[in-house]
Amino acid sequence: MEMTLRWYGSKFDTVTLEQIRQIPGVTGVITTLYDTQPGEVWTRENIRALKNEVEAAGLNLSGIESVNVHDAIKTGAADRDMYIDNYIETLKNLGEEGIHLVCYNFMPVFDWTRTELARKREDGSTVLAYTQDAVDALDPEKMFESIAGDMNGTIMPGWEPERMERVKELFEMYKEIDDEKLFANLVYFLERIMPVCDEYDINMAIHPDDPAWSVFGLPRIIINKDNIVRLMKAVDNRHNGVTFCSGSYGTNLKNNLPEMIRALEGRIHFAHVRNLKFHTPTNFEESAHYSADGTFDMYEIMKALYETGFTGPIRPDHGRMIWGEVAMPGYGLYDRALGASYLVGLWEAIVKGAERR
Ligand SMILES: [Mn+2]
Repeated sequence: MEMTLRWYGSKFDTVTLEQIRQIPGVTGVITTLYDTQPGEVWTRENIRALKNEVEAAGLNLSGIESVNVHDAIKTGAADRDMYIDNYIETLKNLGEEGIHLVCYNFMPVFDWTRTELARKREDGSTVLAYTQDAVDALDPEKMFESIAGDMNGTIMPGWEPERMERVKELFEMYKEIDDEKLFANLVYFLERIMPVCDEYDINMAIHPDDPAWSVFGLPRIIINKDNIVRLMKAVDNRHNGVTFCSGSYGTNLKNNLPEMIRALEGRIHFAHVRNLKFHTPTNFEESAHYSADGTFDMYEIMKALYETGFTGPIRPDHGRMIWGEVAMPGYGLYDRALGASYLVGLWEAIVKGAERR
């Protein structure tokens, strides 16, 4: 296991590489070329510059989150092969620069969905939160406007203003797409990129849909054990793998997180570990990482990762906004640093406990 933090690049992030390096146990970052558009080829020069910057700060570039998948690929549009070729070119360039982990998602129209970006908790901290009632009351085209005011002037991944201007058009593109068609398009994409992943030993790690159910009538497929295991079998190649995000799979309380980790043994290449606090099954908020602050048993999640021989990067996921920090919601320094330290502590205890038995 390598502890990492997500970093959006010096142009976009309020957190510096120097600060990240000072978090005990964190040795790498998960980053991206944040100003590229889905479908664009990432150049070797840009990848190398990013890697050099991270390494000059004494950190590893441990993986990419994300290389976004163009909607033409997700919808199986006539021009999808061109976009797949571009994706393959990007993977090749990443491989040439020694990068072996790529997180991506296959969510239609909206990336992750939250209805509040700054719900105030009793202790004065603020967190991202979700209520199904708020989503049901909302016109999907107004979704972006409804949360944009709480982004602290940042651009949030998957919610780029230029993308949200096209939201009507995007809904139109997905009109005929149901779960089975989306699944088939995902398999088509994976089958075509596996040769380049084999050649460069690139682990593709699909991020689950968040929340793990359909929103606004759009299809959602990466939501539970059956579906993700089905995908692993459909393209049975180790390079077709998983980002295990406890906070996303965990949105559905029917998902047994440690059991899912065990079912995916050998195919989890990257983990986002965070906690949620549920008020009702469809009203939850992103709590501190600490087990007792939320609903999940973080020890059992980390233990399942350890016992299945997980060796990839872990990152704490969204943190609370605390101590007056102003940053991209979920991506401040302080609470993610606390989360990283907590997870590193759990891991140390699990490793030593196992070694001494
Ligand atoms: Mn995640």
